[in-house]
Amino acid sequence: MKRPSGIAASALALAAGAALVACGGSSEVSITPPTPLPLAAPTLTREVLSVPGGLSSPWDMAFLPEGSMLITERCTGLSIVRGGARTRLFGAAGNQTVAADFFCEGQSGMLGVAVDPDFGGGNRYVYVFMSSNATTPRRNRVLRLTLNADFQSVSGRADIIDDIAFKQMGNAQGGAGVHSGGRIRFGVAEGDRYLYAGTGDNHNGLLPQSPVAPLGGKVLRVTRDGAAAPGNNPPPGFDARIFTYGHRNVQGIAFRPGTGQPFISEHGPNHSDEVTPLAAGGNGGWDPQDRPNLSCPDGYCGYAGNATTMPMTDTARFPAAMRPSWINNGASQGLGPSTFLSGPQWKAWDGRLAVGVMAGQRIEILTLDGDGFATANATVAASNDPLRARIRSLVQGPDGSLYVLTDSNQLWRIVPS
Ligand SMILES: [Ca+2]
Repeated sequence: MKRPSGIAASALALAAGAALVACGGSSEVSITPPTPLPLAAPTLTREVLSVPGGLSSPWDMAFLPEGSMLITERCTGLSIVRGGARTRLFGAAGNQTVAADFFCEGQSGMLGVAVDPDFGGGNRYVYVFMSSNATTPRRNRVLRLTLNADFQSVSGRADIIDDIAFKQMGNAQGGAGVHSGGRIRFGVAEGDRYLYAGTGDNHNGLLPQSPVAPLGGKVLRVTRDGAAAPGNNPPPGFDARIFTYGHRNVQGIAFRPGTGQPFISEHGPNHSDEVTPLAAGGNGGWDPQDRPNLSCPDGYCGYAGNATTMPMTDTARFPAAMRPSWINNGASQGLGPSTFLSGPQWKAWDGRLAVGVMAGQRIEILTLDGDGFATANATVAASNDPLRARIRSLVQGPDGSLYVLTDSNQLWRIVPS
């Protein structure tokens, strides 16, 4: 007999279920468990949310356990949106607390924001990634702040990482302040409640494979005090805070539901945006230092050559390099943020990885196999979508919806059903 499938199988399953009920659960009834129907993709409802005071170059957001949203703007600072009101907490002039050393330049400024896993337990810690001119040369830093009980102010600034690389001056490759990375996220697995920070290569050919500070082209993993987290496993001689290295410009950090494995998304140069599942101590294989047969202004080969001569993952130089799970084909479109979708409201997309594309102006939904390699992709906000925009931040909110910040200064909510 031909195996029933699709709707026919569903009808059979329903009929079998009905028979069970009608028989009052008799043990005489024997059925073969029906083959589950493949779940459909969710229907998406999109809306643009109003943020009091508007947004200017929003970069990242995070939710507090009680539902308030923290939001960063690159040149302004950290705000909280709570109960329909918005308060500017920390950063440039106009905030409750002005950080005298804060500045924005190029792609840098107030970038990532994260909430401590024990915030609700009472420590009230939040974290930001920002550029600081407190030192010469300038650096990117990760700060820990205490959100006061009034939710309207912060205190207790602690600079837990103060030696993340910052591009000091413009050159032939581009302006100052570019390729800073900037995403910060806490691990979700039991035993992995450490802070991950994505950093960038600053258009510096030596940084990604460099073992020491200033830290650039790395994923750092630290305690809430900024100490190296246990289990980072970098090669001998490497700064112990380094979780992975050999990256170009890490823009997204996400943790796979169930396993907690970290995945990153990062820009390619003129090719090969990558999504990569990380392993402690791993090398992402980006090595843009001067090499023969390429023209590399300022000692940076990042824009020279092509996917073969200047690969995002150079398995010739680094045979053990971590392999990307997905490569955005063609020219680089600027992979930005990423987050896993989680929960039955996402139907077939439950457990898939959402990756925001900036120049590409869309969200990719990646289906991953057990090893984290992409087997399929779907697209949200395609070229004919009125909400099409450069995607800057993706966070699943406490209501299970996907929140999106765009370079068009908008906050969207994408509600699945
Ligand atoms: Ca790579």
